[in-house]
Amino acid sequence: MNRTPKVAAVQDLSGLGRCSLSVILPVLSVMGTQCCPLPTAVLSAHTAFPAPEAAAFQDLTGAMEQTLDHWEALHVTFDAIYSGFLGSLQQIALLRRLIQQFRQKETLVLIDPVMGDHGRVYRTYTQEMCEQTALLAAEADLITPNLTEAALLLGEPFDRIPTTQAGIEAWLQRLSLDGKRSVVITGVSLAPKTLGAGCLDGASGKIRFAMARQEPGQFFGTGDLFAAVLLGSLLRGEALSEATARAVDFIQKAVARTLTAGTPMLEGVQFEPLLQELV
Ligand code: PXL
Repeated sequence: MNRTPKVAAVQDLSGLGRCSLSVILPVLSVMGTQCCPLPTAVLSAHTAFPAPEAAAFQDLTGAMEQTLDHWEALHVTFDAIYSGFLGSLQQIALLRRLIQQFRQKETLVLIDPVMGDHGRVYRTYTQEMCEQTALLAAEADLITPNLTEAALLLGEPFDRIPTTQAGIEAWLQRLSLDGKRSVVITGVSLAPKTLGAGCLDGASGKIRFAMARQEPGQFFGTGDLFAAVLLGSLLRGEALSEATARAVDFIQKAVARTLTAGTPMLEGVQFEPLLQELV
């Protein structure tokens, strides 16, 4: 029998809004992967919800450090290390420690350089955090920025975000650091009414695009959902282009379903009834 792949998922747990661990855990589980959460923080809701002054934000940096000590003592190994939204500079530094200590030859390090979307940086991400996120991403085997995050990683202004295939290909090349890492850029549209992702496989240098019908709505947490489906597919042995196509297709279906249901954008997408498609 095959061993279940183990993923160390360094992510927050947000009560409302279907993002980070509340999305990643179910997706990785149905895809046959053991998700080992290393929670960064517990929030009442993701940071885009209104009334931030009333929000709970329990920082777990201390527990993260202790978890790494414990995991080290247990000599645990992981098939993948996966991080997303991080709460502080200290947490980014801990991620680097995790990678240094637990990365083995076969470990897939996926850094989703969560920093912003739609030409805006998330409220909690300072300039220094963005700089450190870029340094962290330099250690990854695979990164999954959206176009806003791709611009931040490359130090390009948001008004230089490419809109043509050749432009996206050039950014994929630059982000791959000469093939040192694979890259998937999400939120790419190359023709009217289409939306998807472009990927560059670091091993082969091949670039592929996966497109789906663009749904007339944008929802929180779709970046986390995308990266989780992508990772689950890769750990099943699928090629990067195949995994990218699966993730694009899944997000389009989940968004379409949510639009039909008419639930609020802040609450994320209704992926739950679609989980069985990932089995
Ligand atoms: O989906 C990214 C994300 C994850 N976690 C928290 C967030 C966000 C985006 O806003 O606020 C807490």
